Amino acid sequence: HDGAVRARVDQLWKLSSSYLPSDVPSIQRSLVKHVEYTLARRRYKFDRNSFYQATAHSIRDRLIERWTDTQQFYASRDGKRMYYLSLEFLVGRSLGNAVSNLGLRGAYADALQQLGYDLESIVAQEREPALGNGGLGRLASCFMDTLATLNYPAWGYGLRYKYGMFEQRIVDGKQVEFPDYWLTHGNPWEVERLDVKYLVRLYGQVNNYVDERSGETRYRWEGGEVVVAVAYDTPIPGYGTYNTNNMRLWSSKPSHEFDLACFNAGNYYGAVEAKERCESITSVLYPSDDNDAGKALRLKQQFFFVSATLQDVLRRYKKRVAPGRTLKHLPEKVAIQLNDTHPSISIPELMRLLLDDELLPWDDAWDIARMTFGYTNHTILPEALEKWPVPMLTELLPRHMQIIYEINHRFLQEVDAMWPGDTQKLAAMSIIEESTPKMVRMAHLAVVGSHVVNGVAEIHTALVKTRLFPEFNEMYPGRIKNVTNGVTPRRWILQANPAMSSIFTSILGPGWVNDLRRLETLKPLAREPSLQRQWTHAKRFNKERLAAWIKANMNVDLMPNAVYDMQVKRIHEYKRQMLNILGIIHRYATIASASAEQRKSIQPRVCILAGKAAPGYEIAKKIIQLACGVAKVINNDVRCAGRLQVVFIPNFNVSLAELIIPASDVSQHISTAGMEASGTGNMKFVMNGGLIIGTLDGANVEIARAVGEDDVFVFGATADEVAALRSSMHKREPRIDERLARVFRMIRSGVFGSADNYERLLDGLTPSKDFYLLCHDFPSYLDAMDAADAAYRDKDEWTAKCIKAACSMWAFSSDRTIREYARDVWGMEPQPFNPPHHARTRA
Ligand code: 4GP
Repeated sequence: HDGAVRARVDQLWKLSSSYLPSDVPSIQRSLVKHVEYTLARRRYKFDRNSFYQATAHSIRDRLIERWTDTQQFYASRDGKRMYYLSLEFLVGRSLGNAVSNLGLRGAYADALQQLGYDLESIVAQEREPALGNGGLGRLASCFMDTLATLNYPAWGYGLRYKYGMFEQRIVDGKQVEFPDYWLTHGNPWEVERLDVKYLVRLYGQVNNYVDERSGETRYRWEGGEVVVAVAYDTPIPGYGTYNTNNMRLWSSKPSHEFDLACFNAGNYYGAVEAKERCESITSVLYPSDDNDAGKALRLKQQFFFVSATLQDVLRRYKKRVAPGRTLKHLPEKVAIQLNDTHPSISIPELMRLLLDDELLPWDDAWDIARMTFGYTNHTILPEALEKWPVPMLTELLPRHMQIIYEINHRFLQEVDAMWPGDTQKLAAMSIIEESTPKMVRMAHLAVVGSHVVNGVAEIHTALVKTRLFPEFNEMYPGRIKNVTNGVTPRRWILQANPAMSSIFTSILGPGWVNDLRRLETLKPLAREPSLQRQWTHAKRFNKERLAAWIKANMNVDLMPNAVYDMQVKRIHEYKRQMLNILGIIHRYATIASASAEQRKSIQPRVCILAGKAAPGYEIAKKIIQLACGVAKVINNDVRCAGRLQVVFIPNFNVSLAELIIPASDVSQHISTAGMEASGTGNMKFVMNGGLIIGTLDGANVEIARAVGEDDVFVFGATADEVAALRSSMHKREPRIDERLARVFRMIRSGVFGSADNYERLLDGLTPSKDFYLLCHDFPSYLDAMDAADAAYRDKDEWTAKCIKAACSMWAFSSDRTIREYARDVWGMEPQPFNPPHHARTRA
């Protein structure tokens, strides 16, 4: 632009009072303006949903200012940036998070109140985008919050699925899946970028030619189908900082290039059909949290995502010209983190771009790629490790298949040099599995093509080193590192638990939210009566809040004075919801067979379960069915009145988690040891003043160390014992604990619904077949439950334990996690943006 135009724009901007003011009257003006102009509604008549939309737009305006400033600032600073590539972002609701991160909660609450609305009910209008399955996707969103809060120049990249995670309803005591079309009422948080788009090729063929300059053979991927990726940006505000990052999600659209060809051939219907096919690439999130083996559309999604993202990243990198800078310097300016293997086709795609488009020599391209990528492993479960059939990959991505073969060829030469003649090693480590059909092992590709591979909790990383990738660990010492997961205290304490947060703030001031270590200073006060009183009030408030929701939505009256015991997470055999249910049935049997007098001494308990089962995972669905069957019987048995209640809350999601977690006294994290990589729910529960019953698995191990072994109810076989027990399982005597045998008899007698329903569940539960070790761990599980009951009886001591535990959790803030990634994986520094004047003076 010439200088005159720039000057005029500056002048106009200043005339329009530059930044948007955020005092109460200005906010109100912006709300009314959005009702009138953005929503095109009558000025004086607005319903709650229009008001939600108007509030969201008003906040979005303020986010956009910060966001454009921040992005310009990052560009001018030219520091290293990190891109977090994730097929899932489980963001949860945005409004509450945004007002609180912007420091405008009070102003918006007042502004709305004077207009007849209360902020909390407006917040509750928001339909949460559920673009993720569980832990992995939620972790990505916690990371986004922390990256912005700590001023790291980082972007998230993902897919904008039209249908997010399915809606779970319980019909006749069974899970039924309904589509979740979350965009029905629009999405005020996103900015559609029709100008930011890239072409993505699929199928086609590879042609070669001789490069005249070098005389080398070069390759070109041509033909096939071309799809367009369009960007949708969502500003991600940090808490207590002006920095605002970006989450860019891609949506697939048909390309002109493509339909012209069809139309010219006179094939109108064919062209329309092909258009639909293009759009289907980003239509649905695969609702399975292990692996959708062999789904061609899933592979298309992954490649579509990766291709658009890498084009965007390279374009941004190249836009910045600096003397002497070439693509070789990419790893100095760009770090790309692969959230599991889902985006690992990035490795051959970056190689293709560098080799075929940029004409770099192989070795240079390989060094660049390897130094740019980091790979996070989230599971060692074999069924969850992605593999793609070679024929499928060859058809969809012919050039990538060639590149993968070449990577593998060179890699196997290294292996052979290290272990000459060891064919077993070659077969075990090869990126190609010699099965029929041959398969590409994406995890091996990710390990070979990244400079750091990380596990997500200490025990998990140890197992990644020793069991999952032992040969790789030997070959590349130091490449596998641990970075224990964490969760953002902004959403999981401040937002989810205002009652407890206000206690912290009243004693410590607001700074604890960004520095969880400060909570440690409350630990010596854990037995002080006044703190205990406030704490007990807060817990009671949270229980009542949950009970009110359950009453309104499920018409169940929860007992107020019971232990609230929760297990909320995806339903999986390894997570052992079944063990919980068996324990509940045992408790039921004990109550039912006790005299009225004996019953009085049994600790009242409310058992809450929630979680979705993958639609094709029959056993998991049966577990839900059993939970619902058990709940129905127990809740209607007068002998249990005042002693035991069981609730399965349908459609577990982020918003429900925010309601459920703060109400817990105890929560269960009881996976078979060695199987849960980390878990992040465990962290959230303890941060909210609940104690955990758990196995020595995942992050439980580190939580127990942080809060003290006495304040975690640990039970069960350890990971090492599990391995030994499994190998001797077939020799085990079929004798089982008498209490468990009684539980099995009850299920088989049809008390909880026809026994046929549950035969498959019980079938796997004999000591000689007990892969998840339910029979083995059952007695020690009951001991742990008894220990928790006994501890709960001493109320003051219990409260002290909870306070101490909650105040010992600083290491499980994602702030600690991200600082470690920045230091050990990305080599990236924070870039705090000095806010403009108006932001600095605001309270
Ligand atoms: C999960 C792991 O199962 C869980 O232990 C971990 O805390 C979480 O990732 C974040 O690291 N994995 C998934 C998945 O959600 O889809 O594989």
